[in-house]
Amino acid sequence: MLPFVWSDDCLRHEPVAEMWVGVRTTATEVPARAVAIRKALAAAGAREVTATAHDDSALLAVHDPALVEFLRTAWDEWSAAALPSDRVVPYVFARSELTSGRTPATPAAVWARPGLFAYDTMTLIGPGTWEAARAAVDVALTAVDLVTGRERLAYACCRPPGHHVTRSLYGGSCYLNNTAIAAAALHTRVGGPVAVVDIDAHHGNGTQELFLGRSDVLTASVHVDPGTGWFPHFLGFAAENDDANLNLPLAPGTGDDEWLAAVREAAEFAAPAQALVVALGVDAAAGDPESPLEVTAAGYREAGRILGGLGLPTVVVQEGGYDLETIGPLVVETLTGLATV
Ligand code: SP5
Ligand code: ZN
Repeated sequence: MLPFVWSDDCLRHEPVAEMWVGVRTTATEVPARAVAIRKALAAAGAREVTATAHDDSALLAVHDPALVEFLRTAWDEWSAAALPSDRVVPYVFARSELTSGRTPATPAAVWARPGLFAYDTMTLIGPGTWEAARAAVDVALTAVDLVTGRERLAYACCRPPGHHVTRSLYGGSCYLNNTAIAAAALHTRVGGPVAVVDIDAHHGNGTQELFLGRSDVLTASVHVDPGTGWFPHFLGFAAENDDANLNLPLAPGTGDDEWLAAVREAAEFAAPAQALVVALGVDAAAGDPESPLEVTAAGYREAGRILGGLGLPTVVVQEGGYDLETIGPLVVETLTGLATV
């Protein structure tokens, strides 16, 4: 029976809204996503494992302590300042060119501080955001514990997602990079090369940047071509490929055949590794409100089979997927494929 790792605390983040092109739009990365996945997994007979607390060592192996401290304190500081917004929103950005690469000052104004760590205006912080993001790290690390123990496969029901976060910058509805933290922890435990295969509809830019130049952590990402106008816009191109990083950008409208060919290529790239992290976004599915890819449920099941066929110890970390009707079944399809082999 497939183990899936869960924490109630992952429900505590309620972004409510995203600031997009200057307007407040309704958030799609909502707690109901995780609830829907849990319901579908329970119905499919998976075994729920409650996440256990892990200290900050694996987290700090990946992220800048200053980002972690900011996220830990941002809501308390913001609410104490009695600002007119009910969520932490950046207003001015400490771009490195602004200070010619020198370290920017830590602003005295609470409302200027998010600009040290945020790279977009969509990823808001409120009460419970830190608790949920930190719980998602425990969920991912508990899945790593399972896979370095008796299990060949474990699923981490992480929320909020993480693959857009770099060492010190958060964005893309993500706060801490659960996938990268799992990969780094897995690498330490297995003592050999590990691979991340990211099949979320969006490029795993944070994970790519975190492992840049590291030949012992292979990163592959199958996603909608950012050059056609999709997030993360600035990254995710084939030109970024090297011996340890593979981007496979796909045209909007891409369906199962071409998407699965890319997943196969990513799997071949990951094959030399001794353990695998699958960054599972099901937002590439047709009907998802956040992406123009047209993958079917059968496509996700086949992607699971392809990745499971590598025969590696595998941690599956939840990333995106925003259609509340289909998110649960799509996760179950993928895990069923992964468990088939
Ligand atoms: C983890 C993940 O899938 N992150 C994807 C974030 C991409 N969000 C881009 C949103 C672009 C603007 N959306 C407008 C609709 C706002 N509700
Ligand atoms: Zn996504």
